[in-house]
Amino acid sequence: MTLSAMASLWSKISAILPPNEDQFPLQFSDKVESSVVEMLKWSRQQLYHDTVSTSHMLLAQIILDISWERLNTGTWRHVDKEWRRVYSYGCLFKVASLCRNSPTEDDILEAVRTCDMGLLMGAAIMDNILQRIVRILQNKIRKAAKEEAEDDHAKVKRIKPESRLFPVIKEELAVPRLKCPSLENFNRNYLLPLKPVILEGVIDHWPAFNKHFWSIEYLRSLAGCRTVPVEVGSRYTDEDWSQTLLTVNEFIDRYILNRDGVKTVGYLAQHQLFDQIPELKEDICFPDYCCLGDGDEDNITVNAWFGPGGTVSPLHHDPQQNFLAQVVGSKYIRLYSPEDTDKLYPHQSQLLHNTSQVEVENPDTERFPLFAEVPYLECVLHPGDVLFIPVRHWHYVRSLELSFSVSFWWS
Ligand SMILES: O=C(O)CCC(=O)C(=O)O
Repeated sequence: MTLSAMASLWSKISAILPPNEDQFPLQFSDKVESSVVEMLKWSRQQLYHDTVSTSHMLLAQIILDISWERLNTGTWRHVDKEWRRVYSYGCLFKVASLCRNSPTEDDILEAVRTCDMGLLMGAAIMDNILQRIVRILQNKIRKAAKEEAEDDHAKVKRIKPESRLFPVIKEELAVPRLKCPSLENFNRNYLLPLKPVILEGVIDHWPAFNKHFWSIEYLRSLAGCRTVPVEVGSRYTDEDWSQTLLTVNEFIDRYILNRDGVKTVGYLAQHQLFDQIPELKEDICFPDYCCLGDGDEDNITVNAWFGPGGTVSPLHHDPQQNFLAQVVGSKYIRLYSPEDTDKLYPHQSQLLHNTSQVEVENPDTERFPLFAEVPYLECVLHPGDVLFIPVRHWHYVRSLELSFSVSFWWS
């Protein structure tokens, strides 16, 4: 990147900062010690007065270290939002210090990572300034990412084709399918009696199928350098299952393209992806049928599920209605009624009480003898299908190939 490009980067970032120190908000409750507030004020002062100073970075890092410790003390639920705001300010000051004086490409990548950490762990500050800055940074590096994506095009072609051995679904067990039912029909026959159904033809207009066909290359170009939480392990009930932070590029390279040496399965399954990368949200729309619920769109939780073939979500249930929309690849899904909960052997612990102990496709019949007699429905969900999973219905999901789905939890 040229020097003038770097200089324009800082001018774009400073254009969205408040014009002067007095207008830069720094209000905290007394939960935050005055010594920390002093450090924040000092950082703010440096931002507007010192152009070259190595102490910028040092101070930002101290703010980050102190708030990080608070973020990691006790349970996440009990972390005070004020400390999450302090963390976001630390990220903002670090980003400013990285981008201010002739940043290298590595500095810019580090700035993107820092924004993502703030977006994931911090709380929104200054009209979500980290989100606005990350957009500017991404536009700068998008060109490089595009070239990389073109390179990877060749790689994608080299991915070993996953065997497409789809389970055969017996007709009497198949989830019924309906093409674009009216709201009234869906409400009367499926929503009110809480019956699963696959809706066809209701998301074909999504830009994800037309304008920006979701592919590995597209994800790389849109969000390759973004840091996101990833689940590692074939199922969340396994002992070696864990969560980690990776860039989207690292996730794709490690868990999708070069899987030869990688035994574990990685799953990018998360609630925040669409908030973190709003451009991705522009490629999808809320299914119209959500209007039959009580809440408005702000109350709908949109989740992303992106992973290679073989990723399994163990049999579990959720406290809301769900539309699981399949965008890329196919998934095998089994559904059990909440009436049969006792025969599905939920875990005893509070944390996993919504999850069955049974491995659905390989059940231990001695430990779980009643499981075999429980009736179920099943299906293979293909791109364009939307599965209605009624509230508290048990569902088991295995991706049959590289897959990207979006679920909408609504009430
Ligand atoms: O697709 C998956 O692996 C799981 C989906 C799921 O459990 C959900 O949407 O609630």
